[in-house]
Amino acid sequence: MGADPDGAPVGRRVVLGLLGLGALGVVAGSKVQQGLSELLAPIQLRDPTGFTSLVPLGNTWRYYSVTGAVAPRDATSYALKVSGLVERPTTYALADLEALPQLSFTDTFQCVTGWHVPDVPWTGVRLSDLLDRAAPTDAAVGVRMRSFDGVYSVNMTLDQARADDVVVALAMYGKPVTHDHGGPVRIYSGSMYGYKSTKWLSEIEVTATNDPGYWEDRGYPLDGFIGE
Ligand SMILES: Nc1nc2c(c(=O)[nH]1)N[C@H]1C(S)=C(S)[C@@H](COP(=O)(O)O)O[C@H]1N2
Ligand SMILES: [Mo]
Repeated sequence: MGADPDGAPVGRRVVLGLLGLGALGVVAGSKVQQGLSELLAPIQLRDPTGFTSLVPLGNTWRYYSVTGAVAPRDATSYALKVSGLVERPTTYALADLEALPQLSFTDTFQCVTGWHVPDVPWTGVRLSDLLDRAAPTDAAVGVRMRSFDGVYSVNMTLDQARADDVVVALAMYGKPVTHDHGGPVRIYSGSMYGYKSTKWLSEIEVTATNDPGYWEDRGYPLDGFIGE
């Protein structure tokens, strides 16, 4: 632990400096905090100690990755597989997803650990559209959403995955989803806590059972509905 893939771990001096900046953010208000939060993104992704979570950020984004740094994918290297118990397994390129009907809505992003970000605009393809196109078989019960970080996954029941507010998100704030937010493609589920929204989405597998994923194996509820 401690060493990042590029070499140096986040040092004590950096962390102490950031704590000072965080205090400044509290005084200066949310504009500065948003800027700080973006500045911290690459450090948070490489900070396995969690020290940067001590910085008081207010209602701004944290940037989570259970695997540390993730190798980026772009329009040429990205692919999304829809697999498992379906009549029509399909692999989508980014352009294929962009060509499908898009749903846009604004919603509060809520992490189960307590932080939230109000009024986040999302645009994406409804997961139910992709499932309809794939045609789940009668044996289908669950949907597993995997990440190209190679580790993260999350399950929903087929019914939960078909809800109106579950999207395969291509844009946030009117721009392509950034790498730090799990781009080029991530899940967003409006009714559920953030851990149900797989970043760096690479596969949607329709399954016969609704199995626990990464955080559910570590104690988070299998039904991730906000407020339950
Ligand atoms: N691949 C992957 N997806 C993930 C996570 C992660 O660590 N890895 N963290 C989850 C959790 S707990 C939250 S709150 C959100 C955070 O999204 P953000 O990093 O865009 O703020 O991503 C979710 N999806
Ligand atoms: Mo979270």
